[in-house]
Order: sequence, then C-alpha cells, then structure tokens
Amino acid sequence: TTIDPAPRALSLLGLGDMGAALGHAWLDAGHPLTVWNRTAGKARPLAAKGATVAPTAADAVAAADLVVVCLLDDASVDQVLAGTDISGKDLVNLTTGTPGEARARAAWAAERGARLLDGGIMAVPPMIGVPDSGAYVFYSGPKEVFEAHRETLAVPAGAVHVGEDAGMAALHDVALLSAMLGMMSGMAHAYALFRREKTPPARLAGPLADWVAGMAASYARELAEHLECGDYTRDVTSNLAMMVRANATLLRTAEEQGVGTELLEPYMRLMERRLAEGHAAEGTAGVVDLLLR
Ligand code: FVH
Repeated sequence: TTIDPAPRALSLLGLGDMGAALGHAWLDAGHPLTVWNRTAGKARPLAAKGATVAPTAADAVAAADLVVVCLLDDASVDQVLAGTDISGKDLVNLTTGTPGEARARAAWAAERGARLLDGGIMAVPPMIGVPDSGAYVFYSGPKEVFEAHRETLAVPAGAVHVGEDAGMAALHDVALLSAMLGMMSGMAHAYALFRREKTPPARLAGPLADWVAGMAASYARELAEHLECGDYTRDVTSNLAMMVRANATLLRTAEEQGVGTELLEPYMRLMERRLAEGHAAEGTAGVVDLLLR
C-alpha cells in the first residue's frame, strides 16, 4: 500500500476573487496555507477556515517554499514582491500577463535565486476547486518545478504544462482569451439581429451554442493544418470567394434589421484584402498572415 504524502504547505499572496477561490480550494484539500492581501479584511474567510494570515508580503513569502501570487497585473506583482526575499523559493505567478512579462519575471526570479512557474488560469472563480468544472491552468517554466508541485497545483484546477519557456503559458492564455473575444463579438451581433424581432433571445441560445461549438472544433483544426502546411487551399471546406460574397448577405441583413456592423467589418475587410490579392480558392488562413506586422 502507498501512503499519500501529506498535503504540502504553501503561501498565497493576493486574495481577490480568484486568489480567494484558490485559497479555499487548498484549505479544503487540507493544505497548510499562509495568506497575505493588501486589504487585510479579505483574508478573514480564509483565516476562519484555518489559514495563517501573514502581516506582510515578506512574512508570507518567508512562510513556505512554494509561493503563489495571484494579483491584478504585473505591476502589482512588482510592488508586492519588492522587498521580499524569494531566494530558494519556487514562485508560481497566476497573475494574467503577457509572454514578455512572464519571461522577464522568470529572469527577475532567477537573479534572486528563485525558480518561476508562470500560469494562465482558464476558469472563472466559481469553477475553482470544483471537480469536473473544466477549470485548468496552463503552466510554463522548468518542468522539474512543475513536477515537484504538480499535485498541489492540481488541487484548484487541472494543471497543464505547456513548455519550459516561461512565456508559453501567457501565450496560450492570451490566445484563448483573444479567441473568446471574437466569439463574444459574434454573439453580440447575433443577439442584436434577434433583438429587432419579437422572437425571444432565449430561442437563439441553444442553436448558437451548438453552432459555435461545432464550428470551432473543425475550424481551429483546419486553420492549424493550413498554417502548418502552407497550402491554404488544401481540403478547403469553404472558399474565400464564396465567403466574401456571403458577407454581403450578412451586411444586408444587418441593414434590414437596423443593426450596426462595426463588430463584423474589420474581419470582413481582411477577407476582402486577401481575396483581392488573388486567393479566391483559399480558406481564411491568409487572414492570419495579414495580421502579422
Ligand atoms: N476573476 C476572473 O474571472 C479571472 C479569471 C482568469 C484569471 N484572472 C486573473 O487572475 C488575476 C487575479 O484576478 P482576481 O479576479 O482575483 O482580481 P481582483 O478580484 O480584482 O483582485 C486583484 C488582487 O490584486 C491585488 N492588488 C491589485 N493591485 C495591487 C497592488 N498595487 N498592491 C498589492 N495588491 C494589489 C488586490 O488587492 P486588494 O485590492 O484586495 O487590496 C487583489 O488581491 C488577474 O490577473 C486576472 O486577470 C481572473
């Protein structure tokens, strides 16, 4: 028989909505937890569950070898960790940032004798610590550091290591969030079309969710395949010439319904540019190239 190792101690700095959710998940799983937050009152619910509240960020960092920060942005990480001694620590930064910020933070940590894992959380707070919620975190940085803490990191949400390069987690995170914005803007336009009718919006929800989910899976793969092979016409499911023509129908419908087209037009303009450059038989992978500056 194997005996599960005791849940490991860690420190958590930042108890906003996400930080607090993480803290509750670790406490519920029996991890000894030290917490710190700029606004001290936010630590109370965690203290009531058994967390030790550190009086300063430096004390929180000193309290454990594994230190997790979940703050507003990179500038707040700078402010909070300034004056703390991170030497010998494994620092996990779950603050959303850019790939460049993550790489700079890894170098900054290394100069101070710490090892950094950067993380991008793909979840909202109510999904944290909930089995089967689908929540997960992209991690990047040294694989050995990830492996050393894998069990602890997997308590609040699934843990997925996406590369030794510290910037990879942020790159994955921001790419997915950017795609989500496209989905949100497309849905805003779709509901606006329905808003002009007596049809209840709820009637659109099911078909919209099914359509976007179904299209997303095949479209994401087709784009990746085209970008990898360089032949944007291979096994094309819908060609650019047809799609640009169909865009005119979307615009006429918006006009009929009295709906603005500002969410659709930037993407349509790029499709038209690629078509004008002579790529009628392609799919839409060429739009990706038009974005590269
Ligand atoms: N909440 C969400 O839905 C998303 C889901 C995906 C990941 N994000 C990222 O997680 C980071 C933290 O987000 P959050 O939801 O906890 O954010 P807030 O509730 O606004 O809490 C912010 C915490 O940061 C502290 N803070 C801000 N500036 C400073 C500073 N200059 N010095 C010290 N602490 C600072 C703030 O402290 P306080 O206002 O309570 O005193 C909170 O602890 C974030 O990167 C999301 O993008 C969440």
